[in-house]
Amino acid sequence: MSIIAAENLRSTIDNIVENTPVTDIHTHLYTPCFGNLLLWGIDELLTYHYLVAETFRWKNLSYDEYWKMTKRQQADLIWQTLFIENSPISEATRGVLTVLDKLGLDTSTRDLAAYRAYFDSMTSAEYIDKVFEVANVDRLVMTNNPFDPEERPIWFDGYQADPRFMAALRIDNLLLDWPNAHKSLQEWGYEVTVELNETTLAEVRRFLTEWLVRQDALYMAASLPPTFAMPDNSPCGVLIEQAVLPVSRETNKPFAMMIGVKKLINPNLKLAGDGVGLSQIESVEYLCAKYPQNKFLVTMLQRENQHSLNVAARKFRNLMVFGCWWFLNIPSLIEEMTRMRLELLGTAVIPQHSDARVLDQLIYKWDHSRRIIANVLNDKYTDLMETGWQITERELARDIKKLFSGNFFEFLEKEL
Ligand code: HDL
Ligand code: ZN
Repeated sequence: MSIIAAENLRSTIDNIVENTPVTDIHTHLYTPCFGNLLLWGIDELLTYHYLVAETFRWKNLSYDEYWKMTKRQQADLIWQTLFIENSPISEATRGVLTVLDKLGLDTSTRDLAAYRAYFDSMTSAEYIDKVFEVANVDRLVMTNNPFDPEERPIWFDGYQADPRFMAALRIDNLLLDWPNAHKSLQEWGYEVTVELNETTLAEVRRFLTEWLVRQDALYMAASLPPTFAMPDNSPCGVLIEQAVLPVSRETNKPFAMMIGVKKLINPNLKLAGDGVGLSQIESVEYLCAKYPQNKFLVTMLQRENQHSLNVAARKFRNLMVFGCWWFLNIPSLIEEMTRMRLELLGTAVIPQHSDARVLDQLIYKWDHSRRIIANVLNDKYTDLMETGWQITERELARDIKKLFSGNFFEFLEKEL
């Protein structure tokens, strides 16, 4: 492939970014065999918990009044409040309109009934194909929690693999609610006690290993509070060091830590009620340094944690930084974080994940992020070319493929 001329750089970047498929490494999406756990369509888009929180900023109705409404009534209220009575310029409201627009629907009509009719005309299987194509996502990773009473039985009866949907073993309950989690393990036939003695720890390792196999999971994951501190003699700390990390090493599967969420600072908002706090990078540094044979995927929720996380990634090749998570997934911070990461780590990062809870969101979350990543890449490669360095289309395509999928799979396969 040819050397890129400066005047063609932007168009070449846009073309490659647009046409390079993404592997979305963290979502809350499910294959259809999980039934109603797979959310899609306009009413699910409108009642996404980000929009619920934004609606309550305008409305004085009681939380109970809202939660008693039907899904359609909730969607009508959110549409009226955030799209009609106020302009939908927030990232989450804009995203709904990006989805409609990319699907070929006319947002200028503001015809919610017509949008509903469009979604009603499709089956979930048809729509999955459509969304993967429009979003140019070719694979995604689910969040699969063995402690979820709705999801768990399907893994024993009814699970149907789909190569586009890969699994991740989610273990928040185990790490953060051991008093209850150990009772579940007992019910499931694991010889555990609340005391974390060697028998119990061996049985927890068996539980993790069996679920990694059952799900064919790519990694283990947990969201952790800002107070997460290692080393720690709490059940969380002991379970991580003496159960999760040994299994992670034996299976060569990373442990993904998503750090900084303050659960339910407003419980009335349910899923929308979580907040963010400043976390300790020292906990990440401790684990990466003490366990060089373990691989850690890490994303942190507070903006102020980003620089130290990137510096830590410069020190530890077993640490892979990923995504602009949750409250960071807004254009101003995606831009800031991507720029900082490329300047500190080059292309050795996973710049984004969608965290999509509604299938349709793949369309907007990746459209919006691709635009920003392309802008930053254009600046960085312009700086590069101004030194006289020449770059070919093949090299640029190589770099962008690594950002969008290659770094993830290479990290999964890496043996340390
Ligand atoms: O814990 C997580 O995986 C978070 O992403 C939460 O699911 C959060 O509610 C979310 O949806 N963020 O986008
Ligand atoms: Zn998530």
